[in-house]
Amino acid sequence: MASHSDRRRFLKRGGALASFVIGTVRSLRGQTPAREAILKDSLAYGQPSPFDNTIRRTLGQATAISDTALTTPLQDLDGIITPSGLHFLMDHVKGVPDIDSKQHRLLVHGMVDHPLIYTMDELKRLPSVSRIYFLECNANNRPIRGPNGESVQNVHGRTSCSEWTGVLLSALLNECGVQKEASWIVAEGSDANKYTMSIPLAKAMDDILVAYAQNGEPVRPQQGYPLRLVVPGWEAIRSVKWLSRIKVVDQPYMAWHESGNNADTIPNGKGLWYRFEVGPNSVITRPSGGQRLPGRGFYEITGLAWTGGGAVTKVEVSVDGGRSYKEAALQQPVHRFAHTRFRFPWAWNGEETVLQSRCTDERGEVQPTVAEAAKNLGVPPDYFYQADHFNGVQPWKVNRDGSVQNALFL
Ligand SMILES: Nc1nc2c(c(=O)[nH]1)N[C@H]1C(S)=C(S)[C@@H](COP(=O)(O)O)O[C@H]1N2
Ligand SMILES: [Mo]
Repeated sequence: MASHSDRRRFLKRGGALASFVIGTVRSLRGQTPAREAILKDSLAYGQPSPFDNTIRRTLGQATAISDTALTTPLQDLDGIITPSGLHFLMDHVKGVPDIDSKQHRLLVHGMVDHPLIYTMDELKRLPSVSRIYFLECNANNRPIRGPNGESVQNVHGRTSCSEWTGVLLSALLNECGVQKEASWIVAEGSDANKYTMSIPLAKAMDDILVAYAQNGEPVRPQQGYPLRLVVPGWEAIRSVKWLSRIKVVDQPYMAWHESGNNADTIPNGKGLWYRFEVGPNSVITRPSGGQRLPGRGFYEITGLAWTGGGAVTKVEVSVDGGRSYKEAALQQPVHRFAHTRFRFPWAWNGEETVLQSRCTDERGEVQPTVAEAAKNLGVPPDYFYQADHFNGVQPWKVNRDGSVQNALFL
């Protein structure tokens, strides 16, 4: 039997609900028709509290003048899922195409026995899978000097994590019958400039998703509506949005968009060709650059870790600038190729210090510091100011007044 206090709590909650409904009905009355339409619409598709309207993507630094870039406000988010409206955005050149899903088609052809054209309805009749995967731009985590380098959103906000639903690409390829000489696929989007990427067939047959849903609803237009590739653990440049064509081939095509991304030249002349996997990475999202601790005492240090190597197995946090590390708690379950939330209790004594985190993945690979990354590559640390594919440790300095700043190149 419910106790007295349970019942009271129930009555209170019932009362709160009733006044919410009455308040809503009242707020719809006495409005102009236009305002009433807006209010009704915001009820039909819920909106965040107006008190939280500061949680927004901000325009990031585009890699080229023609790119559009929006970054995820990692400092404002909890758990591991990025709300769809806050997913980062990277568009090369031509912007988001307007696609009617009823008209959309996916063509699978090339070195296959039976080329096929799929409508969206046909794809949705096939066995579906849902998986939680991060997408990270190869240009994320770029140490930026000056005010733009001061927040985790600006430096690391080109990574997001969603539950993606769709069909396995292997199911489509098997239906079409891949010929035995084939070794690559070329995936094409229907943006105006036909964004195109080459992907090894082995990965395509392994775990790539052809996704039509993101966090339970259709993929957002900016993320590739109605259909996108999701290539788990690999740099997001391969996850072709607005997917309309897959050609099975026997060599990489080095298409226009991939040539720039694959042919990095580094000062010592070594080229980095066809890099795919994201290295082990992590960042403390709170406290982070631009925030201010109100005073000494207890704080939970929290952040995200991720890796193209599969599962994150360990995150260590240092509260003394890397001199010593202790293991953080990982939010369970840990999903492979997904953001992994870590949490670490900390008491600030009011002194200046540096906070940083370090990720280890299931292959035993450890996230390097900028000095270690520079040594591994044989380049000066400054190289990482403009480099892609950076996964170095991110230090945040806590000053005596509680202000937090990017300490990577202080
Ligand atoms: N068709 C198409 N696919 C694309 C791109 C694009 O410009 N066009 N940008 C790529 C890049 S560089 C990245 S980082 C990811 C970004 O995905 P998002 O915008 O959904 O975050 O999509 C990739 N897929
Ligand atoms: Mo990207």
